Amino acid sequence: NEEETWVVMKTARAPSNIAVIKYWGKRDEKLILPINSSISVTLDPEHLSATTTVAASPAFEKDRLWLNGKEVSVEGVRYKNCLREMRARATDVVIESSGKVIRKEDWNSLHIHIASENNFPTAAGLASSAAGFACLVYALAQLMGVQEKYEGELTAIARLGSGSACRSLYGGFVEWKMGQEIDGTDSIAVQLAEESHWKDLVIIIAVVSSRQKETSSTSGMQESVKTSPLLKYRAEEVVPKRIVQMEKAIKSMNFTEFAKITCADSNQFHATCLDTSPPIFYLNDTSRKLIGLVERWNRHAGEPQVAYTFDAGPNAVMFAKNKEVAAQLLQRLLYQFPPSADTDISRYVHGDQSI
Ligand code: 2P0
Repeated sequence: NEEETWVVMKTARAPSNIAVIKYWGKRDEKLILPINSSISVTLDPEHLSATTTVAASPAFEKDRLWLNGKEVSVEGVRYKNCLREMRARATDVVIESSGKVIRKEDWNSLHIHIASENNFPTAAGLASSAAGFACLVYALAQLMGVQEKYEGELTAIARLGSGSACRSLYGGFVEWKMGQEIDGTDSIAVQLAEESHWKDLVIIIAVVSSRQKETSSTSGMQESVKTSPLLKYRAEEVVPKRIVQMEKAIKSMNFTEFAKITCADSNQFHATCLDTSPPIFYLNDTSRKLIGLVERWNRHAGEPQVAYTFDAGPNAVMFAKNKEVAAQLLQRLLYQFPPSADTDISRYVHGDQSI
């Protein structure tokens, strides 16, 4: 039966993003609504991204999911929510090669197969869920012919997969606005500036450890919301001001301001982790050495040359003011942390960015 044999598929790629004003804590666990807005920089997809293929066929008996080649359950509430919201927005789609029309209502009964791969270690604090869910939602939108009814609608669906994923649907500098609505429709990401906006800025990522982190972000932030008085103060009193300052620093490409706020926000985020009961430790000795290196350098220089930020793991993301500073930074890193004799450095250095 020819009707039963067709398959339609789409592939998309989405990069990871690194927050310079951190998201930590939800006001609604189901809808993934944050207690504060956040701002991030979307990375170059060449180095840190997810690639996802989604396929639909009447021959598929159920929705299935493969992550990095291994089948995992698609029964998790986050996948189910994303798939449900995308199916609800599906439209009539014509398969170009055959002219077959998949009708809007067919999407409710068609099962989807999803295969996603990261080109970097999962769950090491390099925002793999962000790239993954952004990519899934974008690929499904292509497959199902979904058009946004309002700007940012797809980011609100990616948010249901993982909060930080909403920021990965845009390149460049992105703000996730916390929103006010109870249904989360205004908790969306907006682009503050395009990827080409700040050409001098160079991002260097120092992978301190590619091991899975001990405390997941999801449970870590739940504990912080429950137990950290500092987090409440941060969300209400500190972040709203920083969002305004950071937006200004990015738009005017003011590296001094950008660096000061980025470092301060990373440090306050890790302070709220320490203020959680029981305390959460994401940084290790190497992370702290990297902080010391940058702080000393900036103090000697008289104004910031490099900024650092750490997510829910020990890996450092550093921003160099320009290419010359980036070259010096790499030199200093290699001096302070000499690679062992059997390390092939060329594996870690890719053009402007280094992993
Ligand atoms: C961020 N992080 O803004 C912050 C900084 C980690 C530290 O977003 O529960 O994986 O899926 O919404 O998005 C990590 O949290 O958590 C995160 P869920 P998510 O990038």
